[in-house]
Amino acid sequence: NKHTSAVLWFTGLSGSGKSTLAVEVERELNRRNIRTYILDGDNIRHGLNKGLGFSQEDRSENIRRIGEVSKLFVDAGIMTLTAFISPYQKERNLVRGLLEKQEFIEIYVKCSLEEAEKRDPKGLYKKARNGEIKNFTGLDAPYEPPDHPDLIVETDQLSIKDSVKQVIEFLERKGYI
Ligand code: GGZ
Repeated sequence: NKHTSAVLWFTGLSGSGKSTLAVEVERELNRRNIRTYILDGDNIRHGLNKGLGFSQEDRSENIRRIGEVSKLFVDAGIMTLTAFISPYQKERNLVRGLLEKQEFIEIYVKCSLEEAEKRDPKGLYKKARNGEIKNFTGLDAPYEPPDHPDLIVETDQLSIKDSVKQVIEFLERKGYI
């Protein structure tokens, strides 16, 4: 099962479905015997990036380091999936620049703020509305939608199954898998 390794860079609001999509796409890739690794808040913000918060500077440094780590995984031949808000186009471009052209796939996990806030799986929007959390993306911190994403997945319009299908079909169409 030959593949061209790359990073599937999922970007979108909190609650947009980045992690869910990464996990389900990973499952489908593994089914095809493709080795994968998911980088997300659980294994990065609690470890390598412990100590970074949510100011503009800290988010930029968070994404820069994740970009460098992604590069190592891709160099190791692994399909790498990242699930971070990554709100700034500038930092996403910086990561793109670290990798070979075909190695960075920017996937906009598009979901309206209304829908993301309605889902509120961790109750964070509620806390942000109460003022318990400051600088919350979409409320009092910015989210810059990708200028030229490689793929847009509208999770507020599609089922999870169809969202996964869009990503897999993209990878097939472009010859990654
Ligand atoms: C946004 C926050 C914040 C603030 C904590 N703003 O839905 P989650 O919980 O699991 O995902 C969010 C995660 C965002 O971390 P990232 O590393 O993806 O952000 S960035 O790319 O901007 O560096 C949310 C939680 O952390 N969280 N405080 N203020 N999300």
